[in-house]
Amino acid sequence: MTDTRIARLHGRRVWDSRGRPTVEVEARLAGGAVGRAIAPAGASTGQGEALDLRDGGTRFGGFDVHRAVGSVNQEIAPALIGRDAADQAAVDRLLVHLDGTADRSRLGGNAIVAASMAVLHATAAAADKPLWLHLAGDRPVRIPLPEIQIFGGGAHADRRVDVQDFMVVCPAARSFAEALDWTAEIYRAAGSLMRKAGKAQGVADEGGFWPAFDSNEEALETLTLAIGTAGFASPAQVGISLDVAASQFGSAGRYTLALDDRTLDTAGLIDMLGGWIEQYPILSVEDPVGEDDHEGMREFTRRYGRRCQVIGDDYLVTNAKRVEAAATAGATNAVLVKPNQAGTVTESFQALRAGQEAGFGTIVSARSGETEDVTIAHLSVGWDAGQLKVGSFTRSERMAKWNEVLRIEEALGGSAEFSGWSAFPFATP
Ligand code: 2PG
Ligand code: MG
Repeated sequence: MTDTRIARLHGRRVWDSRGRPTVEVEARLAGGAVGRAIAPAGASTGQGEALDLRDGGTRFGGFDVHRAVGSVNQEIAPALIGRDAADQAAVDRLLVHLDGTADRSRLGGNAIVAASMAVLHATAAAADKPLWLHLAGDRPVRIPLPEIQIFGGGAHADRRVDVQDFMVVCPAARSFAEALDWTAEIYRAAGSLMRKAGKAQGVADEGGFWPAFDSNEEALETLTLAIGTAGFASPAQVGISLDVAASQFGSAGRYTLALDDRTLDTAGLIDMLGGWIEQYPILSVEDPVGEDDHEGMREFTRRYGRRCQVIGDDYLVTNAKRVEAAATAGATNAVLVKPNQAGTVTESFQALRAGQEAGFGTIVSARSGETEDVTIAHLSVGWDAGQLKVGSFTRSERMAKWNEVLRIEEALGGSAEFSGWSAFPFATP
């Protein structure tokens, strides 16, 4: 390994997939290694997540990031120069300490996560290893099961439907490459069904088809039909994964499904989702009730957690303590891991590790605002997460991640183990 002391850290303003400014950081080490990373951005965010620093005002809807880029160049860089990049935990502790707020609002979660990930990339480069291998070391890893969106919704599609993500998982595929092949056929089949129904109207934020449906359930019917039309048995080969993102349409006790013209209490929402689980090949449900609805999360997991993965995203906000509490309470059985939600690489790993120790499913996830940055593809393999959620099967900020995992799978050759059904300790065929 070449000299891993940080010699230069540079922040710059680049653009994300929604056409909004975001923060890129480039780290150069004394030995010459370079690492680069870009902060993603969510639209349906949990209350407990690290906050991005945005300029406010009217320019670019207030989303500009000159202040966050300034955080990198004026505060983070001087503090990190001379530190050992190979000690990621110490770098991340320093970032958290330097910011000094619980929600990262002073320097900005966007500035901090880009700096943390850039340093990680630089260290892997200094070791002359791909990032996933640098992270895995001698530990065995699996290639993750991809969760791939077919229809977008919720905050990613102007709330055209209430449920946010209608995704497929292909746990019976023999490899990641085959899971992508199957998904491509299902995506095509879904597109044909939409065209035939006169409902092809473009795509949502993450590249899934625009949800021109008359009810939330029609999306489920169409997706189930698309899986069958593409020639797959469900759920034996292909299942459905939903991100309900319920905090976007209600909170503890009161949920309003605008498209269905229905207002439900927590029990009513759980019954409705339960009815869907009975009727459609659903293997995974994310944020089934609001992030403040602890009792609802427990009740949902008690009723369906044996046959279906129950993911906490807004509910757990990539926070190890919340994961431990959820495990004790039986409130979820899986955790979504988003680095910019936690703030740093180390905190993201701690949340994932807390999940693994609790026997949870663990899913590394992109945000709805993304770029060509492929860090999460490497984290999902190197940390042996078992699952990866990136959005749909179109648009290059999504395909860049899927394609990166294909490269990793190829590099592993015969020793590559695809996680398949092992990703779901709770939901087996
Ligand atoms: C989610 C993500 C990705 P966002 O809710 O899981 O779909 O959305 O990045 O907008 O929070
Ligand atoms: Mg979510």
